[in-house]
Amino acid sequence: MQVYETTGFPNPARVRAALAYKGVLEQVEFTEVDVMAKAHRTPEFYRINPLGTVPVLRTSEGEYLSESTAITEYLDARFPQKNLTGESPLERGQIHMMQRRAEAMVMDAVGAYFHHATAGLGPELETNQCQEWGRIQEVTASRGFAYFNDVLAKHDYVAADRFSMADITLYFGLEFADFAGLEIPSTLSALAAWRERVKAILQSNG
Ligand SMILES: N[C@@H](CCC(=O)N[C@@H](CS)C(=O)NCC(=O)O)C(=O)O
Repeated sequence: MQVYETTGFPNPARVRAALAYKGVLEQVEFTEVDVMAKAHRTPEFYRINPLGTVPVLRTSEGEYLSESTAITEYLDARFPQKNLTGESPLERGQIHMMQRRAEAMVMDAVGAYFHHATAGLGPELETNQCQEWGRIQEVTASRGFAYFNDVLAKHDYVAADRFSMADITLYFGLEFADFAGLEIPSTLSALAAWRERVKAILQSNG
């Protein structure tokens, strides 16, 4: 099994965290994709992921999977220990619902802010910027921080009252927000406490 990733980028970090949590990191060969050198915008890379994004997983049978959620689903089915995507029908629904909220309201919103309203990855890569869209998504992200603070004031984890893929998505979305310079208000204390809990889980499985 091979994973194409770019060190330090938030979506590849989601897949690494899932692999580490399941204790199968050593079964994977990691291939670094130099995004800053546009290695993800070559005909070869577009053949394995037409969207030109990392992460991408290549199965031992030679099939390519992209999208962190799809990759996590595959890993959960392949390595059932320490389930991340839900076991009962209800859990599966809840985890997918909340992970999509974490993507739309935090990870993707922060990404749009970073790529459109800041210098992002620099002029060589950010060739289609729309400042207004970035600013709109900055507001979405701020609302997302507050929404998840409310959720985590009532629950220990983002979905189904246990650690899951939804926690991983939100955690790296918030790391991305820090990197992008988006302020997460210190008044959001439930969010901050949950972040420490998830950090400890990820560190103990790293
Ligand atoms: N929805 C995708 C998002 C993947 C994504 O946007 N990856 C970023 C790195 S974190 C990327 O490849 N960016 C390349 C670029 O911005 O040109 C997923 O869940 O994996």
